[in-house]
Amino acid sequence: MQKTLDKLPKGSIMPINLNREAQVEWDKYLEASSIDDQIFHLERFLGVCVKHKGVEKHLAMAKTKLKKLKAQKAKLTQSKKGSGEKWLVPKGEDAQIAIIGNVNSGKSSVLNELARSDAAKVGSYPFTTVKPEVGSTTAKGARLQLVELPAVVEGSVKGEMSGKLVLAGIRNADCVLIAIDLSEDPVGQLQLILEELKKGKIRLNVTKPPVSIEKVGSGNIQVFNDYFFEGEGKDAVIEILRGNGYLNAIVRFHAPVSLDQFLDALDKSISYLPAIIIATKGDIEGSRQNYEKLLSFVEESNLKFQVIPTSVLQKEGFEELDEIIFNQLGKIRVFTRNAKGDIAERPIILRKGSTVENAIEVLSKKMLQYFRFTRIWGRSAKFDGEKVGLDRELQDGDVIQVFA
Ligand SMILES: Nc1nc2c(ncn2[C@@H]2O[C@H](COP(=O)(O)OP(=O)(O)OP(=O)(O)O)[C@@H](O)[C@H]2O)c(=O)[nH]1
Ligand SMILES: [Mg+2]
Repeated sequence: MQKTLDKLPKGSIMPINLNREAQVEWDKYLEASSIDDQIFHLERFLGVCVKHKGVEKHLAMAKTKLKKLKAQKAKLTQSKKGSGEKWLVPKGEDAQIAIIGNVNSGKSSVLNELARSDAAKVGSYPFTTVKPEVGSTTAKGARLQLVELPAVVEGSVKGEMSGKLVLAGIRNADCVLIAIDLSEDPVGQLQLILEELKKGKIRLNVTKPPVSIEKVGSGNIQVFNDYFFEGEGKDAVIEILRGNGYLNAIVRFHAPVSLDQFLDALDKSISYLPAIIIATKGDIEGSRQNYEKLLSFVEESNLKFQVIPTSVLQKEGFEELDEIIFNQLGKIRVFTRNAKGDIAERPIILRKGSTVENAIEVLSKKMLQYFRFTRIWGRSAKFDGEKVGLDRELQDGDVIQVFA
């Protein structure tokens, strides 16, 4: 009890008329034992609390507490890190999301809006952010770590404005948000970013080429399947592989590919990442035309980016963004249910296509040995509480109860 009271800011008044969601988050904050969990629930509390006169004081206190906790956390992280600067933010959540863009494109503003915070410095001058800024948010239970990286500029790939570190930061992420400023030429901005990233061996929203190349001990180069890149045959494949130092290899084409894709398949250091474009400053005059220009360019160039128009000033475009980002990750959330019927608040995060077996592996490998069956609720269940085996494929939002 004393511990709980210690968490209340001095002079705090217990809120009496909070909305239900806010009360739940507040209670969880009081119960939380780690700084991370306290920050997490306080942020959630501030995000869901319905504002009215009766809670104003309490909200202000919660904000102050949150600031203090964040400062405490920053100090702790700093002392753990030592004096050396760390550019690669260690992955501490279910997925890491990089926020990138040209200078002044609104990256910090997007980070703050998503993290429901004002921790990242926003400035009308260029290069306000010179080191990664970190925040976090949740998408129906999945925790997303947000990392704003300093601007991508012409020459990033050559190291301009810490460009090499920026590119390494992008490669470290699971998903990329590209902030495109709608008050400026949107196509030029996107082209510059894609160009630098391409040279930096990062491909966005491009699936890995469907070619497997396996080096073997002997047998020359063997090419299977009838799919070769446009207009070329087996000989060209063998020639390119020889030119790249392959003597003996087995090559399998799982679908037709272009020459560029084939060359990408040879390079194991290329990163393939999902990405979304966040079109920023949608409140500024002329932004509508620029938004349409951007959409046409994306469509005509067959770039497969979802474009989300936003305005920080008008608080538009952010309501569903957490969920849109999660969907782009190619992952699913699976919740466990205990013997009492309580459903865990934090889901297990699995790759799309995972089965009950994959979920149990994450929970406890030992459980697999003693597995009897699982009951399942949600989209993969034919009916609520269906009894299934290890090979049932799971879908986002499923609930499982494992009997072992
Ligand atoms: N009108 C309007 N201005 C915005 C919006 N979002 C950001 N800005 C302004 O754009 C400028 C740059 O915003 P930041 O969020 O600092 O941009 P950034 O990309 O992080 O900038 P650097 O870190 O310097 O590269 C600031 O003056 C913001 O106030 C928006 O939605 N509408
Ligand atoms: Mg910034």
